[in-house]
Amino acid sequence: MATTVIETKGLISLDRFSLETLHQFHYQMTFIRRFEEKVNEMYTRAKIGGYCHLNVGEEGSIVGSISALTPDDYIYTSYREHGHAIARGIPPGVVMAELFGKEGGAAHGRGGSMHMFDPGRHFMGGWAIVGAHLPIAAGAAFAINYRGDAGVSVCYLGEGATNIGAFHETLNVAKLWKLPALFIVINNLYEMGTPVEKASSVPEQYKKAAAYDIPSERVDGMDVLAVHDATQRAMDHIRREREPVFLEFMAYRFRGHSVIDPGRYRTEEEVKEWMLRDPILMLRERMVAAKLLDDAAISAVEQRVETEVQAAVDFAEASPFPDVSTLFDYVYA
Ligand SMILES: Cc1ncc(C[n+]2csc(CCOP(=O)(O)OP(=O)(O)O)c2C)c(N)n1
Repeated sequence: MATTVIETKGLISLDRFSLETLHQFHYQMTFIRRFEEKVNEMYTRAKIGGYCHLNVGEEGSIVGSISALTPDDYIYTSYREHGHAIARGIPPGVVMAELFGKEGGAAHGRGGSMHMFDPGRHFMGGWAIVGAHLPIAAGAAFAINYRGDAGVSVCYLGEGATNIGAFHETLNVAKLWKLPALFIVINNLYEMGTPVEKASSVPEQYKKAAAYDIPSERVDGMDVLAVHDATQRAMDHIRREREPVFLEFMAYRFRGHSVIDPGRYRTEEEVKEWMLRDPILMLRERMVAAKLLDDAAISAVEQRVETEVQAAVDFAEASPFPDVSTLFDYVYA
């Protein structure tokens, strides 16, 4: 990996992945898509309250990258993180229960949509304040070095967060102190309703890393294989060179910023154009063309996913609300 900016081009061959891995990518992306559609439905039925941001359209970026991490690595994310939590292995029922504000949730129902948390799986949140988790992720990377632990601190952020002061302070220190950190920007082109060109003087986020001499790469975030490949290479580089890397995944959210945003600031043509590059359909098409998948196998996956997502809802429904007597639990350490 060079210390200057590069753009990844071209398709990665299917042959580079085992059949099992390809099917796993297909299943996980299909699962996260259906899970998020169900979350939307549950929100409209008032089972879920507060803010709620979906990953629909970003499944390739999530599944491709998290599958390249080891259990030693730590994950920090923004508030758009249900898919990340599931891909990391938090049981979907536990994610849904958190959304329902139930005791069986990842944060015992105290956090909700924006605060999935599971330290045992090194899933360190779920952060609502834009950019606030970057210095915290860098602190984890510092701790990894200080204690001589294995692992890399992986920090997901939106492109909007790159305009926050903490982003620049974090990148500066990460390079200066050679921290084992991977910064992953999922660039979905909009910061709420503001297009990236209207908020960022440098809309290509990967170029910003060059200001801190951090190797960076822009990747097609709708292509799960390209994402996996780039993440794998980035992780190898961080482990070998003991320095941070920065990746920018170009993706698109097919829905509004949050479940209550109709997304009227985007043209229908633009949304349709991106939907042609749906990460699930793109992988399916390639697997079908290579005769690794057929209609029967696709509907079997869809049925399995349907049953599992319903089981997640059932788990959340059955879980109790936190007892009032526990109101002050987890407030002070
Ligand atoms: C410091 C701060 N300012 C403003 C907000 C309100 N806010 C929530 S999400 C968001 C847009 C962030 O966009 P981006 O970082 O691109 O992430 P995306 O939502 O696209 O995943 C804003 C301004 C906030 N949560 N925190």
